[in-house]
Amino acid sequence: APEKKYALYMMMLGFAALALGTFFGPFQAMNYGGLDLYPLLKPVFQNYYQGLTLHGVLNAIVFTQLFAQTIMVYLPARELGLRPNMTLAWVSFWMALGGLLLAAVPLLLNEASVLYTFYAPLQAHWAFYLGAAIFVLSSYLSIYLVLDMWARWRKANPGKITPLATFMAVTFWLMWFLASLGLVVEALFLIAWSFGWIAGVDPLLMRTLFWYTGHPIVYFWLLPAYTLAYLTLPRLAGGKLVSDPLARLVFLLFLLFSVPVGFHHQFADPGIAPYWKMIHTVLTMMVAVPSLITAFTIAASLEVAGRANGGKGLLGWIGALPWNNPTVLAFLLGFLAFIPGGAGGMVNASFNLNQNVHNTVWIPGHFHLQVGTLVTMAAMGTAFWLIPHLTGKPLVARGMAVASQWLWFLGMFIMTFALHWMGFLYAIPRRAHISGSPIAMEAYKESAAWMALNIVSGVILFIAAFLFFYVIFATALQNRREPGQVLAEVPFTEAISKPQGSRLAQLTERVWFWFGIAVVLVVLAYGPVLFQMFSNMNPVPGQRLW
Ligand code: HAS
Repeated sequence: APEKKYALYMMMLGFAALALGTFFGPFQAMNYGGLDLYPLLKPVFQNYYQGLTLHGVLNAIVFTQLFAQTIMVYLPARELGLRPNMTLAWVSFWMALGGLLLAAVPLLLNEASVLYTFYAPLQAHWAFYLGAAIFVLSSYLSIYLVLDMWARWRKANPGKITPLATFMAVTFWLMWFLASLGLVVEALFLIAWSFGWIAGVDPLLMRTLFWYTGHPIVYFWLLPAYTLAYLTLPRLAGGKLVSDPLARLVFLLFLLFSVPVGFHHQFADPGIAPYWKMIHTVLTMMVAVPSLITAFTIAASLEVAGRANGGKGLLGWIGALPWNNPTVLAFLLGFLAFIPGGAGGMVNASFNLNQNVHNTVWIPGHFHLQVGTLVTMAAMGTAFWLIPHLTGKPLVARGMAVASQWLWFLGMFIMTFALHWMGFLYAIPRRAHISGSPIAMEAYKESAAWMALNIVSGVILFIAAFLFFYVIFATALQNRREPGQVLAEVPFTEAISKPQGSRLAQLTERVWFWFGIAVVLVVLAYGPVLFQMFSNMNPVPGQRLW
């Protein structure tokens, strides 16, 4: 089927980006272990900041979006039994690839080493901004693909409640539309600036527009993982989803609260009054609620599975889960990491506590548990059945697949543990080439034990990545086809508590109404501040620091 080919190409492009981006990971880990390996990369890659930019852009922006464009289009298409508009689906693929290649040229030439946050006044080559804009705009076609399938289904099924995968995809893409507007406006400024059409941009306004998108983008990364956790994990573990309507509530809360929270990245920025920051703190606590509901629903669904598999007693069901299934394993370990990751997020969001951790390596510690562990492991785990399903080719080296997940989890856990303490106890700054600086190494020498853990984690993660990429590329590129051995259908889970007759499911079904409320919330939380910033712009010219 053509949508299978589309999904395979999108996903493999994403994994190819992840492979290159991940390659730099151990170099960053070694840096925080006090070991400078960057000179080894010369003359191909010039310095730490080029490596860090490639790492952040390819892993956090490119891989995540391509995975979303795979899962959040393919799953609803399968669930509804409808074919997405294939012409537009392929246009979105080619836009993503074209944008990526255009942005790659300056990235590889060290002409865009501005990190994945591209804060002004750091200025990159115009091709970076233009390529990134084309890449991100390709996701707008994915929005259309899903809304179009949903509309067709609704026309044929008037009055029925939208099936769960489609409901998740619709709320997800609407959230992303609202969330991405900050980046779109910022891109217009940055493109004009890099072409020299305007002399300068206002750094505070650029940061604010960036973080307007920059926080919800983390839910753009997270929700495909949650979607797979709700829809496929309970079934793969041998059980059922405890509640379909609760899952809808979770996605609705993300639609409402993902966006009006961005100031929690700007607590240290002057030029935003503290009461606005406090409002965003409160709203951030609201956006943690759907994750807490998820913790409950997924754990309860796993318990159902464990007991169905024969697990007894208070905790016996945990051991009865199929830990030897690489997909289930990936989700279980990813969710375990997400517990401390989420708790750290609440620390970050707590206005005053943030002072202690902001701009230290605590922050990469936090987000490697979130996006580096749960989101990436959900994608890796899913690839183990999805590539066979899309190609008809069975998974090769299952043992290596299992090992890759244990090692990935272990490596990330050791690394993030060390980074949290190094940030919290010694305020070691993030994004700092400390291994290249004798003064920094002298200043941070009390941290030697934690630094050693970074080195260990770098080695473990390197092996984990090697095993994982071997498994998936060997699976996809082999000649053997055995359709009988692969999942013929997406393993959609059955729900115990169903949406039919549920008051909650009827309420969440009014998606456009809730979207309107989300817009109002954003206007209230951002409108006055943005109005003020746009009316008092303070443009500065571009600078290059590399
Ligand atoms: Fe964050 C910074 C606050 C979630 C990613 N975050 C970042 C950055 C990234 C990032 C990339 O308020 C750095 C950006 C930069 O470069 O500067 N974050 C939060 C909060 C949450 C949160 C409150 N973040 C995420 C997710 C991410 C992510 C998700 C990626 C996917 N974050 C912040 C703040 C900052 C920040 C500040 C700025 C800090 C600064 O000063 O710069 C919440 O959404 C977290 C809620 C999560 C929970 C956990 C629920 C637990 C679950 C697991 C259940 C377990 C089960 C297992 C089921 C409350 C769901 C059962 C297993 C068995 C074996 C039985």
